[in-house]
Amino acid sequence: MLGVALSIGVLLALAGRGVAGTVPPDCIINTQERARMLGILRDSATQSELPNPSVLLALSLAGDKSSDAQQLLLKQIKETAVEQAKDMSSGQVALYTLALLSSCCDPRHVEANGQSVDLVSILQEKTDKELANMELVGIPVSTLFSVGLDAQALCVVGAGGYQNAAVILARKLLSSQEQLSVDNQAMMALALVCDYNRTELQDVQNLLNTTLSEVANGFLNKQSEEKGIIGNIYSTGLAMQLLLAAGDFYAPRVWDCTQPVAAITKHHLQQPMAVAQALPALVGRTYLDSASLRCSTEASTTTSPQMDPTPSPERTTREVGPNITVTYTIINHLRGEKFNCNITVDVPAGSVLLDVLKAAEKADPTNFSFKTKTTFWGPMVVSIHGLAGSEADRTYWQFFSGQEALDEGVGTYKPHNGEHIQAVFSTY
Ligand code: B12
Repeated sequence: MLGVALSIGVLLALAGRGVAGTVPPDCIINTQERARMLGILRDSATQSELPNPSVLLALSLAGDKSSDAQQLLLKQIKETAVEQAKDMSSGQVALYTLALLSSCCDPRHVEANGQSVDLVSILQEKTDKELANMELVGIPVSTLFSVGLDAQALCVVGAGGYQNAAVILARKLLSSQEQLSVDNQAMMALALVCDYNRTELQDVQNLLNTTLSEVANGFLNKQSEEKGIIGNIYSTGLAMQLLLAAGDFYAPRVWDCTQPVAAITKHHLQQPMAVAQALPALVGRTYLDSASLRCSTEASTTTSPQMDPTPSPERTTREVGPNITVTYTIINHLRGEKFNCNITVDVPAGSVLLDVLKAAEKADPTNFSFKTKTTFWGPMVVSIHGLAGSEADRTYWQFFSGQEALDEGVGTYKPHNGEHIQAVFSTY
């Protein structure tokens, strides 16, 4: 088991870019903020009903391998893998693969409760379907973000035959860079860095080189235009992973990594999923380092003091105060019978948007009934007024404040007094 991780580690180190040891100290988050973020992840590991592979991956990459929380989560991840991997999306299987690798477990042979599963062959099967769809209709079965994760995981474990994944992702990046979110670009491009280091085909290298240079320079431009933010606060950590791994592709240009580190530190991310995606880059690591971590038991304890997690004010207290008034509109001009309904509700100041939706539903259930599903990012609104989004149809309920799309979900976004929230049935 260890042998697999170690031999992959040697391969990556030989090909290596973005190794944590080479990161300037200014690019590493300060000890206090690191401890706060680890506290949120450990808390989430012990409290979540469904084990979150992104949290395990972040804990392991941040060197928190021996904490009780990490060990508990690892056990749950193995149990869930043997029971459910076949029914997961490709991106989830990829995250499980990276999480297990970073925890020094062989994803080809996961054992729990007397059962075993080969995650890599499941991932290969699912990735083949994603790539076939991309070749056929230009979009994956699930999301480009997931296909980026798939290609990273397959490359990092050394599964053969996945150079075409990199080529397909590179072409997509070159043809639609402007339309792709920073999150998508970062995850797709990270896979290309891994493949670039493994391919000997000159024309593939040229394609990957051009693409990586485009993406990385695009990120550097965004960072300088937006004072350290690349995309938004939630995509900045993922973009940093790419900039850490792809240094050769923007050289001789210099990356001032202190800017995004300062921006993320200042924001004090609270959501476990946001912390899990940001933390790896803030300790100088990328998902591509998953197979190259030291796997001895003593490796991590010295760098990760066990801290009592600092309770997040958002999760423990609710600001009390006067009521605020919020106008809420739901619009469907896309499918079936069109509708446009409006309501104004009062909710206590400090309420999240979900409370507004509940108040609207209570006041007028015929028009404003809605359903949510639980995800690692919190509740996602899947249906309003009886109209449900669909993965097959690529439709969803998109939320706006005025004309501006929200960059948080209903479980965390806090509207202000007089705000006009719109939910618009849209395509993606
Ligand atoms: C693809 C994607 C979507 C797709 C999901 C399509 C699908 N069925 O697969 C669509 C377009 C539907 C979508 C919608 C939204 N998204 Co989105 N999405 C992403 C993206 C780029 C990749 C997710 C993914 O594939 N992960 C990989 C798979 C393997 O993991 P997963 O756990 O199975 O992923 C699922 C969840 O992430 C969920 N999901 C996706 N987005 C969101 C957003 C929220 C708030 C919730 C609760 C769940 C959720 O759908 C994924 C697929 O099932 C992420 C980027 C990121 N950094 O994670 C943003 C991201 C998660 N989304 C974000 C946002 C803000 C939204 C919206 C609120 C935007 C809006 N203004 O309406 C809406 C959700 C509204 C609602 N109805 O509740 C933010 C969340 C930030 C935060 N702090 O909450 C992210 C981080 C992007 C960003 N950098 O701002 N999204």
